[in-house]
Amino acid sequence: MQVLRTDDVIVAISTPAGRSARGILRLTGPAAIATCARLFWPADGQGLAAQGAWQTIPGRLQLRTDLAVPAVAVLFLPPRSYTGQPLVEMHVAGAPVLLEMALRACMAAGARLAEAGEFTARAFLTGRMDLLSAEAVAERIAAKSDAQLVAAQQLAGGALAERARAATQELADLLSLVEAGIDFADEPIEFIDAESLGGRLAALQADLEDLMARSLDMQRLEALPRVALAGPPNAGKSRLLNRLTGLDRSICSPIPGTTRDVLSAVMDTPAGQVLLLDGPGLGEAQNDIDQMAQDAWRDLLGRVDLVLLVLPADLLYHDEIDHGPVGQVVAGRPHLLVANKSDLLDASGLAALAARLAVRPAKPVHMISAATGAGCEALRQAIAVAGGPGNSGEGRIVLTARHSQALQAGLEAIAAAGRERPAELIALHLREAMGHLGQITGAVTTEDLLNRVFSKFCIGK
Ligand SMILES: Nc1nc2c(ncn2[C@@H]2O[C@H](COP(=O)(O)OP(=O)(O)OP(=O)(O)O)[C@@H](O)[C@H]2O)c(=O)[nH]1
Ligand SMILES: [Mg+2]
Repeated sequence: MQVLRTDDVIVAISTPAGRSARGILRLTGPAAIATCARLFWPADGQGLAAQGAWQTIPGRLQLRTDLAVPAVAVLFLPPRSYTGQPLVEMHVAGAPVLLEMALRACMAAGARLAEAGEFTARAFLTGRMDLLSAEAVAERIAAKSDAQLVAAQQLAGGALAERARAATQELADLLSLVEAGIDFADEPIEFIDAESLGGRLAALQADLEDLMARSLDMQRLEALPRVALAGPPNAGKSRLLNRLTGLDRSICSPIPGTTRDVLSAVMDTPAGQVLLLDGPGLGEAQNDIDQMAQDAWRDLLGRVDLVLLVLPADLLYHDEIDHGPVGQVVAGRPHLLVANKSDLLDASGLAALAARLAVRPAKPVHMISAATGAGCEALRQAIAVAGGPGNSGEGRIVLTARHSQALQAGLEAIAAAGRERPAELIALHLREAMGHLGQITGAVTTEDLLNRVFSKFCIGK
């Protein structure tokens, strides 16, 4: 990995592999324009270096001595370029062979093939971007769901960087006080007494612990939020799964106990996709296998993001919700109440049910019919609000695995500093903590750290 070099010119194809209307090559480095000037001929006959930046320059790209193709170049000049260095984009027809030839021509002109993430690494090394924003670029490209995209945006937003920087600053202040104490040990002045040092370390520790507690793991977002359909046998859970996903995934039948294994299907909501899970009806087990299936399902229900408690409207009594075997599963967990089979009730039946439910505290009951689809779109909206992807990240601070490791290590070092008496040892742990926290924003960098961060990128970014 050569990401720490910034003095040469690197090149990469920055459009995805395969055919497309246009393919783009990007070159960056101090001599990027001079390198391109060896193979790109502007149509106006002037040299490339004489062209204006941030505008399209039509011309021809020399692939071989005997072959030139129409192309368009765009020059970006520092500081307003992605990498903070001169950057050239060359747009050609998006044919893989042509792009390969163009890439080789650039290399023959003196450019080196860029490594994964090297463009963004340069943006970081030239001070154009901080490390967290650079990581956000990688996460944004890798995002598989809109939740991850939002999270990547938040990573770049700087909430984490701000907290990490404030903590590092406080550590630096404490360190200078402790070190002054060491330097002037013979003088009768005290720079910081043990009590206020202890207090400030404890406050710092509490602040970072709070940060950890409110943090949301980027990896966790990789999975879609899980929404489970729980309820007694025959409530219509399987038919509802089919209705909400538009698939014919789950077997439904009037025989209770139809579903045994847990099934899942992706469902769209206005806030993004969720994974809808269907499992066995909960209630008195008919036999051992039934019991095992229910136990496994209950276990899983404890770990999903949202439970839809599905009950048959025609048999619904409110104490079933609060005290039934199924009601207990959702106690204290995020859930929505769903009364299915509303089509089986006539107007007076519905009114009677509404009256029965009205004695319950505020939680609304979604009246739906998996058979006719009545109420299902409103339920989809409610799922988006209660358990949808947009919701899970709100007010949270996004961390990647690298950040939580650094935070954890920083916290341990701060705790160790709080336990020490000799000033030299306190200073040692404080410096260690600063090192860990500084890695979050990139204030402290090592080649190893940069390699880890930028190797996650794709080539061309
Ligand atoms: N009228 C009517 N019947 C429904 C509705 N939803 C489901 N049913 C019927 O109720 C019966 C049970 O439906 P399922 O979807 O298999 O019920 P389940 O909750 O998955 O049942 P288990 O897997 O046995 O726990 C089937 O005959 C369905 O066609 C509905 O909204 N209205
Ligand atoms: Mg079922």
